[in-house]
Amino acid sequence: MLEKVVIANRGEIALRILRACRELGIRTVAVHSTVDRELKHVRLADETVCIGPPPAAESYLNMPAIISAAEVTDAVAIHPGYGFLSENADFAERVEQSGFIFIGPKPDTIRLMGDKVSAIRAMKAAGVPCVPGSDGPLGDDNEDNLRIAREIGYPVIIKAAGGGGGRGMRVVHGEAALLTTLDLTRSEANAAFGNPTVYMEKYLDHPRHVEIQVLADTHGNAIHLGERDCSMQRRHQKVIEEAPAPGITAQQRRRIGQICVDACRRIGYRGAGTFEFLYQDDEFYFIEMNTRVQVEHPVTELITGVDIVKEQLLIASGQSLGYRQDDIRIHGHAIECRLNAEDPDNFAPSPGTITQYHAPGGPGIRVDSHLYNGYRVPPNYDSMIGKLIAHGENRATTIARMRGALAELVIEGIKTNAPLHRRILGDAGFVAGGADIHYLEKQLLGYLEKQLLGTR
Ligand code: MV4
Repeated sequence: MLEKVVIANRGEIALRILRACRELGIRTVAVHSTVDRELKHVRLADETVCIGPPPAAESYLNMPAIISAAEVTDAVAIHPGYGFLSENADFAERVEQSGFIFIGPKPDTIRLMGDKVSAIRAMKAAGVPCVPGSDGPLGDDNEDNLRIAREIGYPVIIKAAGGGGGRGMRVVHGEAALLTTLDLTRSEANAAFGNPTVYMEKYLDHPRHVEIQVLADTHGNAIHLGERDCSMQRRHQKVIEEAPAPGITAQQRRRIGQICVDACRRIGYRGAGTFEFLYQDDEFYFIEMNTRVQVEHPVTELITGVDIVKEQLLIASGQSLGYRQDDIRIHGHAIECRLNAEDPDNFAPSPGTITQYHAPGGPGIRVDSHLYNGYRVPPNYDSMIGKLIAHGENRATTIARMRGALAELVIEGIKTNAPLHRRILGDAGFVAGGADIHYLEKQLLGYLEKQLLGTR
């Protein structure tokens, strides 16, 4: 087993990783910025190293500082969590070159999936269904590009190879706008990602976001843990996630899950990963792969009983997966509400001191949060302050438990999006299940802009 792990993250996921390490008898090193000395996991860690000032660029994104922390503490591995350096192939490479274990896939796999064109090409070759599209980068020939769009059929979407997660994409509704939009997306992509490469796909106008969780060890074993539905989102930020996805049958799950598992074996995938699909009119279309543990991993943990972070640590230590596919069963339903320190009316960040905190509890309630009375939410990072996760025998019970948890929850001193969650959990469209990716913005938030994608 790994003897000592550096937790290269902050907040709730750092605490989550610390708890998994503690359970496995792994010693922990918390690296933190100067504003994060009072974080809960920093207080609980075996050792702590301050790695820089509050701006993430000088602390949680500071590769030499993090690797030095591993060196001075004699750690053997680095867990990057999500965000920050978690999907940075150069970081993973530098960690390994310095003699440490990067808890995640091989650097080359991260690089392959970081470029969306190469990710789609690899997945298509591995038999994963993709969105009809340009099958590679678009060239400079206008006639070629007009022909490709005509063959796909309008509307089409132009996406940046260096983008992902909703950045660097534009919808084109007809031939008249294609070439100018292509140019615009290209120059924006070059400015934002230093890469002008763009590709084209058929634009799906009412998909759901359904993703498959996988685990793969270094001995050729891979399994899937079913799917999550992450369609409840605003401006590409997930608000509520659930598992299983409403309406997906056991047969659909088995089929798409097996396709993902086969693809993992084919590309030599290692660790935890997520295949992101758009799901529309009963079909799955691969769009991206995430090579990290995700914020929403707890809903999968609750319905499968598999501790995903523990499995990441075991895989990194060279152990074989503790489960075969036949061991995995789906038990009931789980829903996660992301709690953000933000004004529920205008979504503006709301940092400050927590003057009162009462976490909900009871059957089927899990709270993944680093909050405590007196904790000060700094203004320097993402506004997520925790996650409320409910589990029950079915979706109706789970919704009832989540409503109870939201009613019990007390967070004072800052504004939070808890009122928004209370509204959603009472909304008929959400309760019915299966809402698409536009539902929250259109139905609940009165999204008025004519364009659903593009300039932000
Ligand atoms: C799409 C799409 C429709 N058609 N691709 C946005 C995030 C990035 N991961 C891919 N995204 C989309 N790609 C095709 N061919 C619609 C979106 C999209 C979206 C996807 C998932 C979750 C939320 C979304 C919100 C707006 C647009």
